[in-house]
Amino acid sequence: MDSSGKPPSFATGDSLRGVDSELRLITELSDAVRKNGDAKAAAELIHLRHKVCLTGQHPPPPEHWPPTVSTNVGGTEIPTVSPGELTVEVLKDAISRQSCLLVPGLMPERDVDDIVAGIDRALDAIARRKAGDTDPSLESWFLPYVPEGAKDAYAEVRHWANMCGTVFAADSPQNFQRFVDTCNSMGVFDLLTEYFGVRPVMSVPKTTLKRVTPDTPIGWHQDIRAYGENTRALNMWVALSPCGKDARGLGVVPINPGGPVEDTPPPPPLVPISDETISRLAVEGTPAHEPLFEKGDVLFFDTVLPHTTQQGDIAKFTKNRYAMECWFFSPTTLEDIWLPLHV
Ligand SMILES: O=C(O)CCC(=O)C(=O)O
Repeated sequence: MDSSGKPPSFATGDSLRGVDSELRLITELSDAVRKNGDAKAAAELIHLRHKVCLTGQHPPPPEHWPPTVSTNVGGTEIPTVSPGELTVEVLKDAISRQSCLLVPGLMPERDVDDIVAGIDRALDAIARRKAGDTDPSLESWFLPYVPEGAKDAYAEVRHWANMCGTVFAADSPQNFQRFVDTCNSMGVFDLLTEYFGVRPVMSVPKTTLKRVTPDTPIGWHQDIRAYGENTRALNMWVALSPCGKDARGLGVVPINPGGPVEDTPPPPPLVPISDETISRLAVEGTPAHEPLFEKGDVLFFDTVLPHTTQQGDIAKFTKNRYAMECWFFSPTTLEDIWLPLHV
């Protein structure tokens, strides 16, 4: 209770308690990054965002989960709405029935272009560092994030991801701030705060910038296998260039199976689903889809959606694809190993 006797409102990040100075500093440093691309401020922001999460000052999530707003049965096509039709009710409805919602053109073209340019700069910085370039200006675009006083638990994953053209957004401080600003101007944080019932957090290894080449590894999976059954999460996957035809897009089975579609969990970190299971889902009425995405198209999906980087013979794909994977989490349901970030 506050001094007025009212229970505290936990709807937004601003209502976190005990971290006022950190939250103020986040606002100030974000301004510095926006105004003059301050590289030190951008890097410090990532540390602060994680520090705020580690205080555990998170509001409790709603008791009832997952949110359900309709008893309609799901279809077999990917549910799709225009940006103007996107509301939290529409999102909850689509996720509860089919685990996904496609919103073509949700991310404005100018933001897409900025992020694509940022991905190229990040990958270029990685290549130059690897070649021995010690220019400090590269750190704006690639500076591996390791929490203060901790060991680099993601060194191997990062190495493997970078080899595949993927960068953790938090390892690219300028890109991270750019993306946070884009989410804010798109109204994504407000939408997802309503969706989760609490302000969501992001995660260091699960917010990634990608330049996917035709020879990238592929495999059907559900993220519930990685996070566990009690983690409340939603991915905002953004196509930053056209894909699905000349460049690998995504394969998805638009179904909400309510949990893992296979009984035996594979050993971590692998989270694959066999092709036989995908064929079974098709026979049962929900075939896989390989949508044609245009730049700025957003696919929201939850942890039980079976999905894969688009499969098919490498000869079919002649172009790279730019994209973002951005998982949002209900803070108290995410383990600290995922390095949560306050946004
Ligand atoms: O971008 C891709 O190809 C894979 C995306 C994915 O697996 C995810 O966002 O969870």
